[in-house]
Amino acid sequence: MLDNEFHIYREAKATLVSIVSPKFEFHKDIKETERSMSELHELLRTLEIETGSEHIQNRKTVDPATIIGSGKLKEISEVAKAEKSTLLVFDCELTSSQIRNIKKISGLSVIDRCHVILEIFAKHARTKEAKLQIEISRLQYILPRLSGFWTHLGRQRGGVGVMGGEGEQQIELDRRIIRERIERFKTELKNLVKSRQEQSKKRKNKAVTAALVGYTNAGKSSIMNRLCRVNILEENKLFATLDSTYRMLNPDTKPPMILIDTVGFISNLPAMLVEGFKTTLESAIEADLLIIVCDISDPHMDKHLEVTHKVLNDLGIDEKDHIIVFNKKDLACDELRKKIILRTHPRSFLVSSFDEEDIEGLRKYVIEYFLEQQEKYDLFVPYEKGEIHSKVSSNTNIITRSTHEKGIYYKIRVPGFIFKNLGLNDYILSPKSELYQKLKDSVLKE
Ligand SMILES: Nc1nc2c(ncn2[C@@H]2O[C@H](COP(=O)(O)OP(=O)(O)OP(=O)(O)O)[C@@H](O)[C@H]2O)c(=O)[nH]1
Ligand SMILES: [Mg+2]
Repeated sequence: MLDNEFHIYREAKATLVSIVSPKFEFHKDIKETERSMSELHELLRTLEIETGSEHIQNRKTVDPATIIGSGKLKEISEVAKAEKSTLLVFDCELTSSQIRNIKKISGLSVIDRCHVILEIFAKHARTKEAKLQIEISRLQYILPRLSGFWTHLGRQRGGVGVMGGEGEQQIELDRRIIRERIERFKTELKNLVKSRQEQSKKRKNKAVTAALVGYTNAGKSSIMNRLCRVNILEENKLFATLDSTYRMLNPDTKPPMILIDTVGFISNLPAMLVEGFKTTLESAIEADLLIIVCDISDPHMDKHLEVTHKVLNDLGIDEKDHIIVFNKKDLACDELRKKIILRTHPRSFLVSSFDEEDIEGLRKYVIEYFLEQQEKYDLFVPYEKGEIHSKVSSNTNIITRSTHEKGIYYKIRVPGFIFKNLGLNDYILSPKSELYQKLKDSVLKE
């Protein structure tokens, strides 16, 4: 039913519309409106939709029927038609009646920012979980706007320009089908999430994790690829990554270190998508360390960081241990600005994901960070305990190893919870023992 009508035609050309009004969230001043507008431009570019002119109206209040005044709307429609646009894209959320009213006055197809983002998400979703999440969000978006879409559908379905009884009936039927679909997808999603959570629980006791989070297009996947020497889709597109991807950062350390790449954030993200993506971002919630990635070359870097912190706050993880990686240093040329930014953000790094040395430095830092979190233990294992020796060497990080008359002394680093599971308590070297005293001035000092 709605699938075809909902998707934006690729060959469409779009004219962009926005507003500055003190009464309107995210559009309170011209700077914010322009920033958001250039982002909308990028979103449409990601969808490969050609854009025409941009129009911003300054208003004290928002017109409840058409957002901007109807006079201005007519004016914009003329420009749009003259430049051969078939689509008006509003950089804000539109209600069903607003879509209907704007369509009627302009004679053009009308969509909002939310619709554009949903379309990108739908296009980029790869895993079954991401696909289901998008589909649910998309249907939830369509549901209250059905009548808005219907005038357009009506025409397609046989020229019913004005909605009559047939239209109402059709809408009611569509509503029912959509509600049923949402319920079915939600159940499917619940099962998928459950099995992923079980997997991540298993991983929890076997690995430590760092999650790359941050604004869309900041370079998270690029950093992940270079750090883990793998190949995850990295593109100059918004929301290239939609599902969490796990990769081994360092298989040599015990436990192994895993890096997680996550979906990017964006300002003014539709509420239903924030909700939908909470489950995808669960991997960030569970991570031991957050690596916030930020594009230092973007003039709106501060806004990107603000949005990132807000999303982390919404997820309840803004207090989690984190570092900030300022990426794309090759594109930012103001040296003084770079220095100031690094100084104002503690535990921050300046990198280019294309620079091998930078990536190596970051890699070492993250590995050392995890090792530093681990407990240190002094062990003495008699030679005859072969199984214990192999437990130590395959499950812990050995800092020092020295052989003695009756066995081997190990200084190891390992997370407390793993040490407990290994059953090595009996081999802890007591500070009162003769060997401990002998080693005190040499190896133990480290
Ligand atoms: N010049 C430059 N470009 C970079 C750098 N790092 C990444 N890029 C480019 O930035 C674009 C986005 O990179 P991604 O790694 O896909 O960004 P992302 O944060 O994963 O984006 P989403 O998945 O959309 O959230 C790609 O075209 C990369 O090639 C860098 O250090 N310098
Ligand atoms: Mg990505």
